[in-house]
Amino acid sequence: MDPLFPALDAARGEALRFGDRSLTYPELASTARSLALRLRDAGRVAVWATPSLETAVGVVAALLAGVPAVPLNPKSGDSELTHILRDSAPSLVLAEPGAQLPPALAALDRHDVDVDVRQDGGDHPVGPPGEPGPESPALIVYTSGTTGPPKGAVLPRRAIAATLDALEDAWQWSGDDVLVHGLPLFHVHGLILGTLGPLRRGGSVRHLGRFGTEGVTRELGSGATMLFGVPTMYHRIAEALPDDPELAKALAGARLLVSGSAALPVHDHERIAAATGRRVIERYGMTETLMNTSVRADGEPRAGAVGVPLPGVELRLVDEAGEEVAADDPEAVGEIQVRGPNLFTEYLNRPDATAGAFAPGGWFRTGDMALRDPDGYVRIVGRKATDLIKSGGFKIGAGEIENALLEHEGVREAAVTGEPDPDLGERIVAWVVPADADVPPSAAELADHVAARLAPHKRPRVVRYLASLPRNDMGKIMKRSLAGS
Ligand code: MCA
Ligand code: AMP
Repeated sequence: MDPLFPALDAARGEALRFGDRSLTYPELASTARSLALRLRDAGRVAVWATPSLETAVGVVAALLAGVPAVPLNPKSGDSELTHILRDSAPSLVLAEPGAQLPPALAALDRHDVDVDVRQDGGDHPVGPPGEPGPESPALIVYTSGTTGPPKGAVLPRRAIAATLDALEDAWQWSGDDVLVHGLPLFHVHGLILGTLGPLRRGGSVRHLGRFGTEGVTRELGSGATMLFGVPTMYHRIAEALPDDPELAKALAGARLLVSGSAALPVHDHERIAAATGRRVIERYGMTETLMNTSVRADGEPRAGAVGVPLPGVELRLVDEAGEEVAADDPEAVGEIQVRGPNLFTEYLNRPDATAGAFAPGGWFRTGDMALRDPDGYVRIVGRKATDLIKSGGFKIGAGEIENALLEHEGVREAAVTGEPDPDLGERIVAWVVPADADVPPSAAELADHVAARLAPHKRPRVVRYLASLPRNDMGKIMKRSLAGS
């Protein structure tokens, strides 16, 4: 297949910047190729995905070597890490020198990524010969389902190339663009769009390390042209704008402000537009499908809408009976199903789940419910599964949190729901029947318990104690009636 990073040899300017550390294209080519040569026979590699140059170089090196990379959330707790390592069976873990790795990784060979191995004069070492075919796996990204532990979505090189090239078209994304963001590097948004995206175009990315409005002001005020963020980040921007004229000026000067991973509330959209004269555009994607739709750079931004299907993506809305709803009926709600070169190949080791994810004809069932404006703009109005929660842009399964809570000795029964939150979109609520009603475990204790097993972003933000959970005649917990408890 054509190289994933055709600009690697041609571009000369800055490729990556994390804080005060950066790499030019010749430096990136040199360090990533040296590492790629050593990874050639590695099988699968895990990447301890801190927001760092080392993570970016490690992933690029794995892609150049043609070995699938498994990005790991460096805040993952024990059970989540153990599950991912058992499922994906990497041969080694790439990490930044000095990073403390948890005991769950002790059995793996550790390989420190050295970004200082450079050659002078832009004379790149020769990397491994050729790149593998378009269907070969590039990344395995773990994503939560309604029940059980996260599944590994196998993303082939073809999907990454297709989605980034579709966005090049939709956003007029070029090598002149300088992207700023503070997204984590173990998910599609921050890693594929936010890191591999600029590198495929020959442009650059400046990562904030940690999201903050000061960093956004600084970077957009000094040459950055695009901002990517989840709605929580735009909400925090909207909150800061009334007292921060420099932030408003910086946003006003950007070429493109893009939001994704969850719905951007209309209120935040309007507040940002009023303060900056600029409208945020939304795009809609999923770990399994990469990007499906977007408002185009040359299109009309519209609050509450995620734009039109990207080039190459077929999209339809399907009703309960499995019938496609009429494209010209603006009232007709249906499940979004998509088809195209942007799709994943399979869930690793889960043929059952893979088969269940597709409707006849190769259509991927997203589980998102939407309707369409008369001109084709897609509006997401909900989600089929109540057991999936989007909090801060992270997808979190109620089942995995319930299982973790049930491992706490002070918990007899547990149910988890999401409820609206102005900052996070949804916050995780745990409904708990304590083992001993006189000494229930505290909310902080349960939050720490979940954070240590799964990940901090999966911790319940609210705990509500009940004497029993509402159940139907079949014994199934009636989550909808919990909300009114
Ligand atoms: C708090 N902390 C704890 C605990 N309580 N740690 C351990 N145990 C506890 N009990 C720590 C947290 O780890 C964190 O540390 C800090 O306290 C604050 O936590 P929190 O309030 O949860 O985080 P936040 O600062 O409010 O985070 C908001 C955020 C974050 C920055 C917007 O939610 C975020 O990065 N979201 C991005 C999600 C994303 O990229 N999704 C894309 C999925 P510390 O501060 O040190 O971190 S891909 C996708 O959806 C598709 C493809 C798409 O369309 O994009
Ligand atoms: P993930 O599994 O973390 O990749 O999350 C994918 C899900 O995020 C999608 O199925 C949608 O529910 C949601 N999502 C992503 N982008 C948007 C958006 N712009 N508006 C609304 N929901 C979104």
